Amino acid sequence: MSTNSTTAPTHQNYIGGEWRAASDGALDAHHNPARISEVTGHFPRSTDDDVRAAVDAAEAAYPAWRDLSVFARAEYLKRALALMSERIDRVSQVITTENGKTLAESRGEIVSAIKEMEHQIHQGLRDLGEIAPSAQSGVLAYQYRRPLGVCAVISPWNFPFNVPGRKCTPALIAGNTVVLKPASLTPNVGLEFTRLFADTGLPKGVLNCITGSGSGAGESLLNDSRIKAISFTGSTKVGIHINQLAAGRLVRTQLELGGKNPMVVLEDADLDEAASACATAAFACAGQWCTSTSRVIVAKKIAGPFVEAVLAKAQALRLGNGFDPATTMGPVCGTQQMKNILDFIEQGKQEGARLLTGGRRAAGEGLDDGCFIEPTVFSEVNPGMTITQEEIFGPVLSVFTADSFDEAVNIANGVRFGLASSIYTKDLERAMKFLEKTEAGLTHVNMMSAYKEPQLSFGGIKQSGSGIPEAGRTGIEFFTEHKVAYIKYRS
Ligand code: TAP
Repeated sequence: MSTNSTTAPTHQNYIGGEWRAASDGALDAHHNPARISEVTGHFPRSTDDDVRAAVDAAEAAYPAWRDLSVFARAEYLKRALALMSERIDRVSQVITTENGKTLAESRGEIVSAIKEMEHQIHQGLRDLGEIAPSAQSGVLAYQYRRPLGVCAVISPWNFPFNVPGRKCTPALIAGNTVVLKPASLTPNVGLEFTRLFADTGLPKGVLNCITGSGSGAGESLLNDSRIKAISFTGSTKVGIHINQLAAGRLVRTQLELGGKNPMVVLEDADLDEAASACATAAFACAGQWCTSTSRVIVAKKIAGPFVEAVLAKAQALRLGNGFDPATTMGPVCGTQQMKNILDFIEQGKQEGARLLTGGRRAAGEGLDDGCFIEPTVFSEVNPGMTITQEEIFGPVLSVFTADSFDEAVNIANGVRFGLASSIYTKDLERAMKFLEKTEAGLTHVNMMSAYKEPQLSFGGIKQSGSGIPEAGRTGIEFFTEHKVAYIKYRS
């Protein structure tokens, strides 16, 4: 998979059913986060012309795709799912090469994408309208959903396969055509995702994929007046910018944004279970899940043994290349991401938080050339600190203690984000109270913050999300508009 700059493969965009270089031939090199001196590939730095060509292709393909029966559209998508299962080894290697997560995590990402996509296909086959009784006799009244046209999907690098899967599938099954722009840190995953559809014989132009920077190709795509919907997953900062840009044209947006997810552990919790869930949700994928637990708020009485158990699990993690089966935590995704996380850690120390473990770039055999950060735990963190308020998006956990349930809930809610939250307790009444009070789109009781199932919607509140959430029944809702019909068939 990996090689040096001169021998690394050159990749192409997928536009209108053809693999094409950027119109001016410009390329960007991608580096392996586990060995940054190694170039994994060269990718088109798409120009405005390339973006226009992708939207042209999607626009031209739209009428025929829309007019196919939903069953015919589903057949293409089911074939793409079958190819995903066949190619799971190869595609998980591409994810690990570009993102750094372990091969097991990459496989898990594909397996979960397949489940989510299956669900969206079934949803598309059964959930497109309803007949309502009319107030008048001889009138048939009904409403149904119809597609929008050309949709843009802008995806992040942390779940570079799963996110396109759960966005493109509802868009396509509903009859839209799509231009996908993957993150610059994971361009080949976006192209491999697209290839799975291309290899089903999907009609030309139905799904297009262009690589390049967000501020260049991404922004150019969103500024094309033919784009009817923007599904964006990424940081809150970019999400707000995209919302402003879309508002000027009344283009609908689905924004899945950052998180600062709390876990509350009450004194009656099963300590082992809570500590395991906390360590997994904080450090899996090197803390780069949008639903990672980054703040744990523990009842003072049990804070000592709970923190000890979490520290033991953090220190037992084995850092290394995601291709090594012994590795339990891979690198973070790229040098800029590593710098951002180390800067936050430094700021935490300067603002007075106490470092309990980690806090440095990891060194040693197999690590020196990679973006490895030690699993990090801070205590004595207070609500005003930068590490409390900002999404670090790395393997960094902050521990708070609380004297009461109400204090724990206040700390949990004291940030601008509201993606996921969890509570560990055996007290049903307090669990239910937490569900009422916690400000998060997804809440878990005695389960970690990253758990989700495809049949339910997925999205945050506050500054973690806006627009109709993805997945579940709302996945297709975002990519369709309502049409209401009244037909008088008898006078
Ligand atoms: P961002 O930097 O926001 O980038 C996300 C995507 O937007 C990338 O494809 C990026 O391209 C593109 N982009 C950047 N600026 C753009 C612009 N001006 N116009 C159009 N596109 C633009 O986020 P990221 O670092 O890739 O992802 C991490 C973030 O995603 C975290 O905040 C995480 O919490 C969030 N996330 C949220 C969820 C949910 S469901 N809430 C799920 C996964 C991730 P480039 O890569 O070329 O910059």
